[in-house]
Amino acid sequence: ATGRTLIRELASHLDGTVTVHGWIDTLRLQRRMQFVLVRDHTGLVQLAHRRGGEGDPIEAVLDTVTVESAVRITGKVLANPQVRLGGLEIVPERVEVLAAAESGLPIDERAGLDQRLDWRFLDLRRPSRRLVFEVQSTVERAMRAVAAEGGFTELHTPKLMGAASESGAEVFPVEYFGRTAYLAQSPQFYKQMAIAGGIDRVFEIGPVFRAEPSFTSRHATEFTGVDVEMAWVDGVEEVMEFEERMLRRVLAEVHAEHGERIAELLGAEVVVPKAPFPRITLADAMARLRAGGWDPEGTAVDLDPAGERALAALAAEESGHEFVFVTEYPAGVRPFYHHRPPGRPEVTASFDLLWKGVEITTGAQREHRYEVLCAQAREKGMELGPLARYLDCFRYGTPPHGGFGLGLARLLMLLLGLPSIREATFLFRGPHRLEP
Ligand code: AMO
Repeated sequence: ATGRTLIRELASHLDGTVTVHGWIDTLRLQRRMQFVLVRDHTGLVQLAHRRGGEGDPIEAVLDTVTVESAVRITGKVLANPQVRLGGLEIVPERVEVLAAAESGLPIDERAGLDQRLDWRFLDLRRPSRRLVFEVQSTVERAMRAVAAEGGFTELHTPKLMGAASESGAEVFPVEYFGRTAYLAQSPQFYKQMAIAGGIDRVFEIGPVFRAEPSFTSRHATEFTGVDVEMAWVDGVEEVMEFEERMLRRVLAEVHAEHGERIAELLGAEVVVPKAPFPRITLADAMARLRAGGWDPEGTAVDLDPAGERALAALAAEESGHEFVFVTEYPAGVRPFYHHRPPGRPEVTASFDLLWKGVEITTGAQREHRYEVLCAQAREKGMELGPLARYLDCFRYGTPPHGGFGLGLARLLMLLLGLPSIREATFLFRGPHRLEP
């Protein structure tokens, strides 16, 4: 046979001759028989070779091949009820080592996370690690489908900027032809600019950079952001409803495509949430948590991680829901571009979405009136000069609009029950990790 047969398709080639491409997974070399497990991205199969003695080229190769070598095997597929892997095995007729692995792998099952990330490509050869990115692919596909149905246009905004896009402190400067550029902390300004440009609804899945010296399980210095912005909204509720629709679709598709393997390989259950998700104002949430014994340090104006977990527990108890929208954050803890509801300058028309007690999204209706926007920036002590290009977008008739930003790795971490976004990122970037 020429071509390539995937291991998961072997059952349909019973008694036929196939060629399998994969890696040596396990060697069990016995006195009479050589048993070798070969792995490709779809599964494992056993090779069974009876030693032929001197002059048997297959015997010689299998005696010397190392684990994780890349091989090509041609042989006959035979039923063998004693074999646990699908009740079949391959009797090899030809074994080629395409690239030998050095002996003594740098990581094994006991390796810690840092070692694993140092050798990420070897770590990814385990099916449970790769499943994360198969799921990520489904997540993005579902998001794009919902966005397309909702009339969204997908954009790619610049990641090199002349001024910081969110707060100034968390920005990476880059030497740029004799001046300083900054890596984008968010597509925030550009997605709003697109709205000003008459693109009715925009979304982007792209890199976001944060110079945060954080070492928590939920922070990276570079991550993939999912950003949404919608024109002509009546209020922030419309934005929240769109996010509900998107997440329900994402989880339904992940459940249908990967639910069983997620349970089997990662022990996590994918629950498709009902709409609407519960909603609570930040003030109500804090009052209820305080009454329940939550006691943050200092004069808290926002939820700390312990408060977020406690609120999730409360919402789960009352509504059986894993998600909760927290709304109406005080103006003091939100960016200047958040809209404030009429007559209530102390709060913003904004929300965070918590899932299983972790923030996965920040969103808001934006302030679309130039004068008000300038006043809110000034109130925050910001200089208008560096913001001029952004503020210009509001001088010529920009519709009311709102949107949100979602961290893809956080979503995956919570979806798959992973302990950290390091495991939900192909190649993690943190303060101490720029390699590989
Ligand atoms: P925010 O700063 O809350 O909002 O970011 C949006 C979402 O991005 C994720 N996130 C992170 N993920 C990994 N590592 C980090 N260091 C990190 N920081 C944030 C979180 C978060 O909810 N412009 C606004 C969004 C908007 O209003 O549209 C913004 O950037 O999941």
